Amino acid sequence: MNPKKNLAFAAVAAAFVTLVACSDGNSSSSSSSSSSSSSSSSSSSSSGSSGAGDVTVNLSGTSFSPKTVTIKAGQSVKWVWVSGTHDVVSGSSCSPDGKFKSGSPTSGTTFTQKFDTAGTFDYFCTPHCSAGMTGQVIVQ
Ligand SMILES: [Cu+2]
Repeated sequence: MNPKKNLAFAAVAAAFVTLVACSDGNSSSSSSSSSSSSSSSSSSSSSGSSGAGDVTVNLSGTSFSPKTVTIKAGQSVKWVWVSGTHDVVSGSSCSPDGKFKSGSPTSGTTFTQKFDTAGTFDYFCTPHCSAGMTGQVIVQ
């Protein structure tokens, strides 16, 4: 046997052991820092399990978006106050017809109205109707 070969082998083995020990230390120290599981837990509130086929209308600025929505009888429209102070009042030409109303103008809320009969339903926002904040629900 060649003693030089044995020496070389021992050196390689020692280096290997050192490498393993090193990487072990690195991996164990970094594995404990990545355990934040629930960063976004609010995903189920926006478009989760309300009624099937509900249509959402956003209120912001001086407009409803989309301005016109088409649904089937039995479905609901959900208005979402994105920003600003608004209300949702049924009627055309800025005059209420008493079919539905969200309440006093407010902000940061939602209003859902179910439509059981076919027809065209105009509505508007009282504070901004003169600025053109009107909408329409077409029920088929
Ligand atoms: Cu408004």
